[in-house]
Amino acid sequence: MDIQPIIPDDYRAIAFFTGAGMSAESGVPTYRGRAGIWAKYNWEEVACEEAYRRDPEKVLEFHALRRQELADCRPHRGHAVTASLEDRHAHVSVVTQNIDGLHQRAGSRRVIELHGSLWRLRCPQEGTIYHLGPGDESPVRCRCGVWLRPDIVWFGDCLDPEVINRATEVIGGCDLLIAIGTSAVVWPAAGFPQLARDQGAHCIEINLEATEMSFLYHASHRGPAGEVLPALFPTAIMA
Ligand code: BV8
Repeated sequence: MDIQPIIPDDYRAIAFFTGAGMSAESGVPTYRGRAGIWAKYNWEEVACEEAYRRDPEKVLEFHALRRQELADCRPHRGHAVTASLEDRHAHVSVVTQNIDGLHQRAGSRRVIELHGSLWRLRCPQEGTIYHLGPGDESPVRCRCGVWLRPDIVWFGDCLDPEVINRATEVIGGCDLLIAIGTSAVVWPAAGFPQLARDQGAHCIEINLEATEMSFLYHASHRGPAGEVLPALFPTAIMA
């Protein structure tokens, strides 16, 4: 793999834009492809507002199962590189489509979750947020009595405008964008890398295969995130 190392200080602001492929080497299934989540489950039955209204218990059980599956998953070297860069460079951010919390578990603090988190439930009535950790018993009802809802942006849900603004600021203001492990098929998330390109950022893609948006990138590395990121930032996890 011929990878030109990056010197972080050559850039003013670095933005990582990640999808499910960023977590694949941690053992978290991606969404599409043979072993993908949507090949196993029908999202219309377990991961959308209609399903939640129809059978909240089934939806909550599905998400509790996904949390259990995540409990054995650990961040990999790619997550460690991204987190370590945040300690070495003033302007490093992560904009992720992932809901698995692995960036945060690796130590990244500036993480914008476009699609929410498996580790949060919210009361649709009061807006109260319930934070869960690995192994926590999942509450199903709020103190006010209504069914809790996974704090996740499902198909057909609008993204939080505040989250969109923060992601736009980070990606529109970076001069280095690194997009990792996303099939670039889900909108509006898929549109973010174009923002970086339009304002002149150097854009790099890390993916096992090309996507419909690969034309956007100045460099594409066809390899796993856990190997490419340490090669791109060899000094990031020397310590
Ligand atoms: C919206 C939540 C306004 C978590 C997700 C009809 C009705 C309603 C909406 C629509 C509609 N038609 C179109 C839309 C818009 C829709 C959309 O984009 N649909 C697509 C399918 C066409 N978008 C929405 O609904 C969004 N909201 O538009 O609101 C609105 C409202 C009403 C009506 C119209 C508009 C909300 C979208 C958010 C959905 N939530 N996840 C959960 O449920 O689990 S989507 C889910 O898939 C992820 O969050 C992620 O964002 C998305 C894409 O997945 P990826 O992360 O890219 O992962 P994927 O498996 O696809 O690919 C993995 C990649 O990694 C591959 O390329 C692979 O090669 C690579 N890879 C694998 N291993 C590695 C690797 N790379 C590197 N290293 C490795 N080791």
